[in-house]
Amino acid sequence: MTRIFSGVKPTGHLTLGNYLGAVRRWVEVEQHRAEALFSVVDLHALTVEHDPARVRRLSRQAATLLLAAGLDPRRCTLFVQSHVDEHARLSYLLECTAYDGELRRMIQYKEKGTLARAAGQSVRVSLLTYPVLMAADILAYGTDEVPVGEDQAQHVELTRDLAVRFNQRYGHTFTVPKVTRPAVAARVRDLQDPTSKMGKSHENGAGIVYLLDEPDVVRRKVLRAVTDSGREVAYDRDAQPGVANLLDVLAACTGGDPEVLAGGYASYGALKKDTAEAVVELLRPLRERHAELVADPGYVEGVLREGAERARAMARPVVDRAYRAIGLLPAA
Ligand code: AQP
Repeated sequence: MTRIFSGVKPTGHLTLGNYLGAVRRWVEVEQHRAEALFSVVDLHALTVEHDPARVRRLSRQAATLLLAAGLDPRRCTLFVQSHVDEHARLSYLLECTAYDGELRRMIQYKEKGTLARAAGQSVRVSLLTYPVLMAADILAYGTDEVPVGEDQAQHVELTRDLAVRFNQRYGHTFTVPKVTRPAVAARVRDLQDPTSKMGKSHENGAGIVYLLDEPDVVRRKVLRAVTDSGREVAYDRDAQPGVANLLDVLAACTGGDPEVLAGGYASYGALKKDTAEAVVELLRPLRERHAELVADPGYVEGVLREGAERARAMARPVVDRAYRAIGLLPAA
């Protein structure tokens, strides 16, 4: 059976973008078709300025939301990355396989490094090296496929390069994974800035729908979405990015086609109203289930404990093999 690995970073509250772009597919497709591992990748949340208590809180919340969204611990393995030591163990070996030049070329390093420097912050070494940790996340499990968005594709290419290089030098150790780009995954844009993606760690939350926003907050955010100067509702990503984003969201919520949906609206107001209601209805069961799970923290902890045990059992032999292959003396 194909093995897949995907993760979500606890750098902020999960957004409608995370749900429509990734989590919904994990729930509806991936956990049924593959041996799937889903992780709250908390080590990745430490590459930029962070508040320890907040990361802890967001990690628990993310795991709870993934369960609320429908990940089923009988069908997939859900765990917190830092609960499985193999990620950090393997990451070091891969740092000894990677070159600094290839890490400095990573677009996310350039972008986030520039932002941090502009804000007068120092850039953590981990911002440079986290793609190697991501490679360890993937390779530790003998992952066959990594379903990712466009922005992560470069990191999976690096993972492939590292796996091939390690295998050539030290003998076959790692499965070389394939990137898959889920065709139907929606790319949700910020409602206040439809030229950039809806990202959970953006400072201004006015354009971001969080999965746990109250219905009235969702309505307000969608109704205040930036639209374009024209009046006609048309699906044109370049000329009318704000309207196209609303149509994409409405289509993703209702299962329609954005171009066809556009024909049914004579005003931006009506489109916003329907989009707001569609999002509220989409998120309603998720919020309700989340509230139930929050009332039963023992259940969530149990799922994460068992998930980490399962993950450890899968990763340990692979990482031990890599330790031997690279020349480290096994403990007696
Ligand atoms: N706006 C989005 N539209 C579609 N998909 C999205 N994803 C994130 N934002 C959107 C997908 O969600 C999965 C988990 O994302 P992540 O936690 O690894 O973080 P990210 O991709 O870096 O997303 P964020 O929310 O923008 O985090 P920050 O702001 O911290 O960088 C991924 O599959 C991602 O493609």
